[in-house]
Amino acid sequence: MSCPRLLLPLLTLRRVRTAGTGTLSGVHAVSSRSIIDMSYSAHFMDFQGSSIPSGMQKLVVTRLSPSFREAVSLQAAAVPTPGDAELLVRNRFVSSALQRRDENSRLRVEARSNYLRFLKVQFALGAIPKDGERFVGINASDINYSAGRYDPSVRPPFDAGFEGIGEVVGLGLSASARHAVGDTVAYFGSGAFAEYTVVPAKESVPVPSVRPEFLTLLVSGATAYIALKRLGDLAKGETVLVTAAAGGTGQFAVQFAKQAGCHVIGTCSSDEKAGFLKSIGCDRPVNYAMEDLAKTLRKEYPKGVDVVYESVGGRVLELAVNSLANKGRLIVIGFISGYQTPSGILPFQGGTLPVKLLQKSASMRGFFLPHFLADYREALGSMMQMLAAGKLVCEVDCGEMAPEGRFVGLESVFRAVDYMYAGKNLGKVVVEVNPPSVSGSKL
Ligand code: X1H
Repeated sequence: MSCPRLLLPLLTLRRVRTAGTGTLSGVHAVSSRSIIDMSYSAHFMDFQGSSIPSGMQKLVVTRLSPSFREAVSLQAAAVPTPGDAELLVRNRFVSSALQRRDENSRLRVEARSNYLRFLKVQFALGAIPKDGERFVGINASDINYSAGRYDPSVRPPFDAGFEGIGEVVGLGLSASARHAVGDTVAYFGSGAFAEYTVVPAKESVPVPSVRPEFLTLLVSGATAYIALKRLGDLAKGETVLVTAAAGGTGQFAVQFAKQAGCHVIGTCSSDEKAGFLKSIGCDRPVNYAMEDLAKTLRKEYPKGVDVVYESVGGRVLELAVNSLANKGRLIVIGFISGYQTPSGILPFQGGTLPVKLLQKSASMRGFFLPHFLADYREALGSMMQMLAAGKLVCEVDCGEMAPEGRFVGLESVFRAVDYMYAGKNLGKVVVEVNPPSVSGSKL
């Protein structure tokens, strides 16, 4: 992206202790890093004005459990030092500039859609949102990770969190060929629930600025884009059913299916979410708390639906299979209804599945993002363009409407996970990270 920027006066450089990631019990106060590594040619660290502290906080999986609160704890740790081809990223996300405190749901819908327009305009104008707030993204699969389902061979303790966006504050020598201190990058990989994360330079994605909207694209947007493109075989005029449509990834599936010229049905759990779905182009929002989805599908879509983007599992999955049209495609991108159970999955009455698929020449296809990395750059680039052109809404839920308010600080990741599992979120859940501020810091 840019050449190494040796703009840091060497006299102000304080070298970093090669600290590793081991925990330092009792590190709470922010102390400046001590000068022990004088080989400044090995790393570029932005100490000028930023005072990278020696200690930080991060979330660590300490025991395997599908209960996030049981599995994960907040710990003090040393700020890691990037290796030769790595970046030290300060997880830093700008927040929604609009505070939404009204209780009335109609007003909330209005506020949200005004907010969406505001974001579109703001992005189109290239405005930089207010600085100083930091966020990490929450995924339903954070608890699959903390239950040890991702990689059963990995033993705790290990770092939690999948995705982040932030500013490069330090980097290794070979990483400096393409990056510099001050660059903004997004990434997905483990260890994002931390104030600072080391990220391999080649796995980072440069972003124009640090905004929570970019964060929504990394996993949630990319999943919808690539799954529908690669597995959906969408044709104009087809009917697409999106479950959990107002959630982190559902919102994107709705918009991409609509852009492909399809008729989109979206399930959600409140009238406010139904209003949001309408605002992003969903033709038939179904608030399943108020109407029977099975009846609605039978009555209004007697020929069935051509494509299902399914993330709920259990009874919803069964209903979706039964609602497929001839040659229908059902894409399994998750099954959140089971994640909190010991096995991670609800029983599925699949005995007649082969018959159902055969009778309709239908298919069920699973999607797991890491298997589609070859499509990732194109997907991200394309979504960025749509966002810049005001053609993509990336709704972010920072917990303004949560009982205890906005998700601020890594400790509120626990609340944010509960909030998402209670089905309360509208859009992607993000948590504001609040690194201890250092006086005189510009970061
Ligand atoms: C190597 O392939 C995988 C795929 C999925 C390894 C682990 C998983 C996993 O833990 C996931 C997962 C990952 C991403 C996502 O978007 C959804 C899901 S669901 C899931 C899982 C849940 C319960 C289980 O018992 C097993 C896997």
